[in-house]
Amino acid sequence: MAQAPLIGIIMGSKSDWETMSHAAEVLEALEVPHEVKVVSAHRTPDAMFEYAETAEERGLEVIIAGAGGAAHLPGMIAAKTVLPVLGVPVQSRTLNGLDSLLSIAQMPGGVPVGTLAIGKAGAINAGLLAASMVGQSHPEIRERYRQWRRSQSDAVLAATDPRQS
Ligand code: RP5
Repeated sequence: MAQAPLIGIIMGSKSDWETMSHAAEVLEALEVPHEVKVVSAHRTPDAMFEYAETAEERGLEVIIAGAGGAAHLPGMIAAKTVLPVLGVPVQSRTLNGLDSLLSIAQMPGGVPVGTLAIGKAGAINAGLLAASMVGQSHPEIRERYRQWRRSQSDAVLAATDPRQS
């Protein structure tokens, strides 16, 4: 996107992209300028700190961070910025994402991470919530988000008989 990004989507590994791409799809549909990057809490800790420390001055307003397993990325990013951080627990292979969920949700008081559901639903909702947040100061984004929600309701109301496709 040509405009400077308002939302940063980061993830602990390339393997998280399958999940986190759903957050990016939502932001694309709502035409919200965003950036996407792999930043690992464990494998590239210095890059992670640099990302968090420079996010605000680069114009980001919300950070969406997805990670799986010992999912420290959202919490460590939140430790280094006052921007709102939304955490998406990626569904891990061994423990189905319960490890990711607890790692992200159980932050100590004082360093908040807004934790979403495990996997695709969490990534979609992180995108929508981030759009809603930046919509506070970008009315055109708020209106597109309002329209997205309306279209979703209309689609359900237009096909209430589950036997029909
Ligand atoms: C975490 O470890 C990542 O967020 C990913 O979900 C998990 C596994 O990473 P890979 O071994 O697939 O790179 O840091």
